[in-house]
Amino acid sequence: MSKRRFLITAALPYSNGRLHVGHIAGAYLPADTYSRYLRASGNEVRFICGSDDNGVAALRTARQQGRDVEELTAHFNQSQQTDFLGLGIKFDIYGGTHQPDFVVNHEKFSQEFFLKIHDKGMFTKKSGKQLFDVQAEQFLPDRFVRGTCPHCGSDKAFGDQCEGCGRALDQISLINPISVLTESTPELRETIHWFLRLDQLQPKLTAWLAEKKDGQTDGATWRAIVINQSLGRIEADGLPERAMTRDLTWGVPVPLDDPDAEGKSLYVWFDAPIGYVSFTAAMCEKAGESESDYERWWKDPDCKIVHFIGEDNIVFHAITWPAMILATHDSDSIQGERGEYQMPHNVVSNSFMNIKFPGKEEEKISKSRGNAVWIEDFLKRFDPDPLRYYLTAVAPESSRTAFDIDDFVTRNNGELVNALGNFYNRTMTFTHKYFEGKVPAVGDRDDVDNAQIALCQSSMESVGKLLDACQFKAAMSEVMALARAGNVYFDQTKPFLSRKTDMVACGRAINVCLQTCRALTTLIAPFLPSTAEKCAEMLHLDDTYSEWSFANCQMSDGQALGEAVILFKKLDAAELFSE
Ligand code: B3M
Ligand code: ZN
Repeated sequence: MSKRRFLITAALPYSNGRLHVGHIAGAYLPADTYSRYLRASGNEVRFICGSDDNGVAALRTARQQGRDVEELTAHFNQSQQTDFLGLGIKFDIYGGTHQPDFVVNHEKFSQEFFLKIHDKGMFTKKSGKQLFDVQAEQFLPDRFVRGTCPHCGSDKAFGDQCEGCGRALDQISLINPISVLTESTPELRETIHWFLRLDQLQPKLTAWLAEKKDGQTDGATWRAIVINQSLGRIEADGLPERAMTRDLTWGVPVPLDDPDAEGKSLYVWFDAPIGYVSFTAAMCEKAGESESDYERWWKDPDCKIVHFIGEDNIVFHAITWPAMILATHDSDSIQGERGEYQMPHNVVSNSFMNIKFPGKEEEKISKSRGNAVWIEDFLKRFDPDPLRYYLTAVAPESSRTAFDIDDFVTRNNGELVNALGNFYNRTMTFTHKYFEGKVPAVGDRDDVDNAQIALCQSSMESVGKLLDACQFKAAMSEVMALARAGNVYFDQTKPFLSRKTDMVACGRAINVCLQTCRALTTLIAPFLPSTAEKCAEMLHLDDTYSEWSFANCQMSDGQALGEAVILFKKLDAAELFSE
């Protein structure tokens, strides 16, 4: 595939709590693996993320914890950065929609975006009824209202979305609404908001989504879960206009010189996706470029924009955000002409990840129940790559899966330690013990040798194709298959026997094993970056080792190797949870 430019985003985590394995599996790890692979394949890539500070989520937590919302969001912005770094998830910038270094820029971009849409007449200013908490003397933002879903009857419905059926809701449609501020029953009052004319954008949006349905569009394979949920939602409920302002002061002020806009902010799901753009501009500025250089990432058809999200964000990334982009277009082009915001090249969504503790039933991960494996706690005791491996191997790419502690331990021990780690270790140990730590002569390879070398080449191609298609689970499995084939080759060619009788044959076999380790080091790099670094050091590879096209560079006869290191430790479930 020719070299291209990609802007990769991962959903901005709300800055109101710690990160757990479900968050990482949902969006951040696949996005990092994909970004690393694209860079390794010679593409120009920027990987953007940051905290989602505005709106109700942080306000609500700050209220519950008696904390100042600025302090709370700054704390969790920092804690998220520490966790991501510890996992080797490396962004080109980590911003924050209300963080001191980003808030001014973010408000500017968000207000410009709003005014562009407003000046094109794509908002309706209208009075509507909203729930008002008389005791708290304030209008209730969506997440401050809970009730029964009018569609599915679930009592896990909030003002903006039902967590039962996933539908986007209008808070006044809730049955028996309750204010989470005071637990009282709110009353309906008039208030004025600006509604995005989603109804007018529906034909273009539906056409844009429909063309994604049949497989590849411009090289992107859209997952069924995204198309079915977004198109399905439009077909079921239509696309009614939706309020994009709120009676909240914690957010981006509505940029209109209109008394009705007094004390109102942009809806958090209006400004949050614009965070992807404002953080890109901040990144350009930090890199010494001009701020307007963000346009070569956001307003240039040659740059492919890929959003990584969890399932509950599909509606906002495949419907609302693209509709906002469409609403800014002056041209008739759905994708956007050069100089206009581009529509997403792909929206890659994972489903949810449950959790299963030893001896217990599988259950949903919930912050309130505290039944998660928190990243901060995990990294205090363990290396990141066994977690990266397992979360990729059981990723909820097309349906819900579970982080099963017992399975995590079994697969770490059986696959990382016994297959991948063992193959490197036996090859390296043998080379140091019988060949002075140098690559033995390649010799005259036979069919078995050539088949193993050919498998390295075909694995690089098949893993690359799967990664291009965002099939991370299948790609990881192919890499492990090559490691297992390496062990089979070692057992089949028996260098531990030939070393007594025929050192040329022994050297030939170890040479093939070392070439297999060389290929594996490139192939594991997007998935297990810190392990790949250790392998590169063992094999004395220079820093081009991660470049995909170099995966099958043969190590030359006599090349001196570094010390053998143990790549993975055996784990036991009890250790994972001992205090
Ligand atoms: N803050 C993540 C969530 O729903 C939400 C993503 C915003 S991405 C623009 O938890
Ligand atoms: Zn529902």
